[in-house]
Amino acid sequence: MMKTRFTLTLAAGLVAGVLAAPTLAADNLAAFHADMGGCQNCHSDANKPTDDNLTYENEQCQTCHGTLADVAATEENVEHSPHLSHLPGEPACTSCHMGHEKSVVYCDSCHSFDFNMPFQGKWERKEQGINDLLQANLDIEKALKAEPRATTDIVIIGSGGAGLSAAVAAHDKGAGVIVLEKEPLVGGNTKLAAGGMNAALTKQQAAKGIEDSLELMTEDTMKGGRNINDPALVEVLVTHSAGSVDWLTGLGADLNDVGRMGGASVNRTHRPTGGAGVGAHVVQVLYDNAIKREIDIRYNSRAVEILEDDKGQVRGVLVKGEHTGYYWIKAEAVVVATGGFARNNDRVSALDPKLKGFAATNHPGATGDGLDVAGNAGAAMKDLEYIQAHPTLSVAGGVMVTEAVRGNGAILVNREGDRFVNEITTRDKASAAILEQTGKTAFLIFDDSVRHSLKKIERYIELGVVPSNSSLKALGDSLGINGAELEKSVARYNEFVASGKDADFARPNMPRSLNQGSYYAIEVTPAVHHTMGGVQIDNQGEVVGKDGKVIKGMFAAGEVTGGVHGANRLGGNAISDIVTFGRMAGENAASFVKK
Ligand code: FAD
Ligand code: MEZ
Repeated sequence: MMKTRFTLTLAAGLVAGVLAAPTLAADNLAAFHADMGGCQNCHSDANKPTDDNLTYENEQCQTCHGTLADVAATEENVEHSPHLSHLPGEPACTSCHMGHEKSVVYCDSCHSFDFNMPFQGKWERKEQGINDLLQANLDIEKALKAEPRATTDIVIIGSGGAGLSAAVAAHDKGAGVIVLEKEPLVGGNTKLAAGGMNAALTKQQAAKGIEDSLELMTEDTMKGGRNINDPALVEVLVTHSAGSVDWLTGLGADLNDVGRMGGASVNRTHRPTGGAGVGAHVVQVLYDNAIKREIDIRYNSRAVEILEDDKGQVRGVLVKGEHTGYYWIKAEAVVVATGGFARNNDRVSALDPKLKGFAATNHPGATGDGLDVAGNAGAAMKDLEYIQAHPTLSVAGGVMVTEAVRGNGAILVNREGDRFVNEITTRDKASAAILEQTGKTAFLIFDDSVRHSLKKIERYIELGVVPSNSSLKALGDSLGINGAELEKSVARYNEFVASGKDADFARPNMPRSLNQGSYYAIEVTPAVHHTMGGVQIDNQGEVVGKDGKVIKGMFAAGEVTGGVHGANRLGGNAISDIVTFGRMAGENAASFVKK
């Protein structure tokens, strides 16, 4: 059946059989519902939201319109239905549907597709920097004089993979935790992770007969990081990598598919069977485990300041609740797991002017709050100037195309139809090579055998960013690539696959010839992807202060930290990093509060 473009009609209310489809006279949801019973329609207490998760308000949406799954079930034939999206957790209705302002489609924060929903406005981000918020703010002074709104053992800032791993691990060691998340939904950049999670000496590798070693993973990681990585942190990353895969699978994850990312000597990148995206799966597993443990996850809740006593020991966190204003939580330890800052081009370009104006692959919350929050509390910083571009952001859809597409066999060609680089070299080299090509873009070229080797490719095809043709020449010509030359380049590459040696670019893995069924092309260009530097930690996940001493009660994990990846991170090493260091920070914070 033909798919229709996404339109959320209010007839979705019919799902629950309660509402008829009314006509739209008002220009926002609150005004619209005012005609149907006033404020009490959505709020329990006049116009006052219940909490920052808008728990009661979201229940009211569902009473009439049904759950996300109910609405999604009505949209199976809709193109780009956000209700059928890859976002893990249980995204609340109010993540997109605003009450008193124009609604925004959250997907628009990363993608550039046409959506159409009632009372829709444009996606715009107006987030003030942490230091601007802190300037002479009377609301903050008042909040700090009041009693804490909550008391717990550990506050975890950020609900990405590092934060959720820390939360589950700390809880399982007996500590009470509250997770703060400034976005309206769980998962940060982790939910977008596609290619996989690196680990050496795993059961999954053994089952496939892959020979690896801790020394080889260490060597690859250090070489990729231009040997400036902190060796003590790399040792933690590598020696715990298989344990972290086991920990996740013990919590319910499937990491059975093992592929290869740039800079790796062997296949060690773990992802779900069939090659589905790793991040949404891992976040869903961690989120389900957090919910099972009744962990308090507060959305729309931005950590603004870590509060310390006069001896410099952590005493709590100041929070800005999107709907409930400033308040503080009393706690003895904090885990900063706020992720990187690739989405903050002002910060990125101040550190690396070459990247000014570049697009980013990241989610909108990746602005670097953690650097200010931890920095203002005395944390030292490390390697901030090292910022990585990912070579393959789709020009048409603004979506990052996973390195696994190349790992599974795709090649890169320029407009002249020629290959120009070892496709699975490290990202810094691949990105630099693309920027030297005509128009500063290149094309990923692959066939049906690559398509069927990786489920994630179906998502790019669904998003409409992958033109295809049974003739390579016709495909090339239709996209402004020299089609005749493209045919020759693919034929030459197939000869290299047959001989096992890439005589042009010494590509080390050529898993398959490109000669099955249809051919596909995705136009790509580099975009800011990963920020290697950040808060300095030791090999226990404790934050190191500007005086070189550990700050008591302050832990950090994940992309907000610096040192693990040196000057350039290898694909697949971040998920390994955040799970290992997240768990460790959570467990060590739990031991700290017990002392
Ligand atoms: P995040 O997952 O970004 O979580 C941080 C959270 O903190 C966010 O939700 C953010 O909103 C929140 N936050 C920030 N500031 C505050 C504040 N002040 N108060 C409260 N909350 C706050 N790596 C791999 O190894 N393999 C892959 O396949 C892979 N694919 C990727 C694909 C894409 C498109 C992207 C963008 C990255 C990918 N990476 C991959 C990198 C990897 O996903 C990230 O480095 C990693 O997920 C970061 O995890 P984190 O928990 O440190 O941060
Ligand atoms: O580690 C990454 O960032 C990664 C593997 C991304 C990707 O291309 O999938």
